[in-house]
Amino acid sequence: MKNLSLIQLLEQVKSRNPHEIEFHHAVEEVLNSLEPLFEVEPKWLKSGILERIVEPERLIHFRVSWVDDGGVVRVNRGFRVQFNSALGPYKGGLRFHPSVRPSIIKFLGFEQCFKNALTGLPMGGGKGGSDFDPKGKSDGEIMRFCQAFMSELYRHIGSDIDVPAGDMGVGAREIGYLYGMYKKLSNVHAQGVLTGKSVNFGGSLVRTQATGYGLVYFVQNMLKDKNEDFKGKRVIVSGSGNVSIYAIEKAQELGALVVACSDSNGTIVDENGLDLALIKEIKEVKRERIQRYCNVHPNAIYHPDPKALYDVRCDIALPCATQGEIQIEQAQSLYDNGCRFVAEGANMPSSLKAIQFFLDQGVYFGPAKAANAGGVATSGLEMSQNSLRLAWAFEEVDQRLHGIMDQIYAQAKQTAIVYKDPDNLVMGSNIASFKRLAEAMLAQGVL
Ligand code: NDP
Ligand code: 2IT
Repeated sequence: MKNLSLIQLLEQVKSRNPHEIEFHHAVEEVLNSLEPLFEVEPKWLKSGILERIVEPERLIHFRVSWVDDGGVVRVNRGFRVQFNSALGPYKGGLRFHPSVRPSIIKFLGFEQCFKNALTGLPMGGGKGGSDFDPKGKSDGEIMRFCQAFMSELYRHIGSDIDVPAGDMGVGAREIGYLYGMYKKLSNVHAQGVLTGKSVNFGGSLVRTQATGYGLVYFVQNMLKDKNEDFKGKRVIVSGSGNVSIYAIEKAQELGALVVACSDSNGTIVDENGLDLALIKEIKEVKRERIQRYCNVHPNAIYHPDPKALYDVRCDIALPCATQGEIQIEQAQSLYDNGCRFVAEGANMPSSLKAIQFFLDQGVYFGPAKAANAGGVATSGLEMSQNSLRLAWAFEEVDQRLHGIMDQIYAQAKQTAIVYKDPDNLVMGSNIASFKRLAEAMLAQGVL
């Protein structure tokens, strides 16, 4: 970065938010790629737009007390960041994971503002969660925790205020418990208050598949630009959760050979192509470790290291697990093993150095804000259906999702071309989303 005001702003963000390295990373990536915009259109540096955009409108931090199966009182921390409401009600997921702290919630909330802007739907940016660890908890414990969490959160959310959804550790089961408690406390069946609900009470078809399918639709666009497609491509996918499973499903449907995936304990490699029905049974139904895959398929290899995934030979890598999984070592290893396309299903899986490496080496790179926006876009479609009191068919939602992903790709690509770095989709998506968000903020005055 050369622009003095951008350098000063980044320093200010770092000193105001000490030790919050994930948040610093997210801000640095955006400021860095906005530089070419400010060179030609310095008007965007006015009205304190940038100073306001890096500061959340509100950060709520609360105690969550609950009782475990042994009768012991447990205390966790709950958070909700309401980052930016210029484009619509705050919108973004809830994460239950022991690593959750303000830096994680703020980086996710900051990214969400730009991601939601790219979808073209009327959604502001927010994010929340808890340091609660769902691993090893009984169903009763999960329910009591969700109820305790909602007993504070409910006063801060609403269909026209703030609409949470799932993220790591929060799927349809948790959203069901959260929704039930919201309904009981508010005495209102306001279905638009949460997305990712079961289809029985206002959920949308395709929401479960949306982030993974959307990611693959985005990569289809990347491949098409290089006159290629998924057929016969070797693909690796990190994680084996919601995003990973449906990315694998759609990639396989399009003819790819998906050879490896992982969980937080290790990596499985199956040269015959992954058995997705088995992965769904292990991870979605039984909630067990991915290592069990090898009990059924002894030909598959298990490495007790999640990072071993990035040493597997592939054409396309889809990081779909968590932040920071691709450091420069993993980026180098992917490149050395023939990988030419990387697209982020997870939020911020690649370090700034890894991203720069991909851009420098000509590895075509799809950044998270654009590539994984299918989940929140389909949440937006769930909100529309709730407002209409209608439920669209699977094919209709899927087609809309596909159309939104194509349009996100087109915006990122065209913007990258205008700012003279045509394969830099990081810059393209950051500039395109910033303009939409900043325009709305300018129109609404200084708030
Ligand atoms: P899930 O909780 O369903 O799954 C997370 C998966 O990642 C699990 O398989 C988990 O393994 C694995 N994992 C966690 N840490 C590591 C690690 N260090 N190395 C390898 N694997 C790891 O979460 P989601 O699929 O919903 O979310 C995954 C990512 O996608 C997150 O970054 C999230 O923010 C992002 N995202 C999610 C969206 C959604 O709609 N759900 C939308 C857009 C982005 P284990 O079982 O061992 O915990
Ligand atoms: O990171 C994300 O975009 C999500 N976890 C989905 C958020 C949503 O509101 O559906």
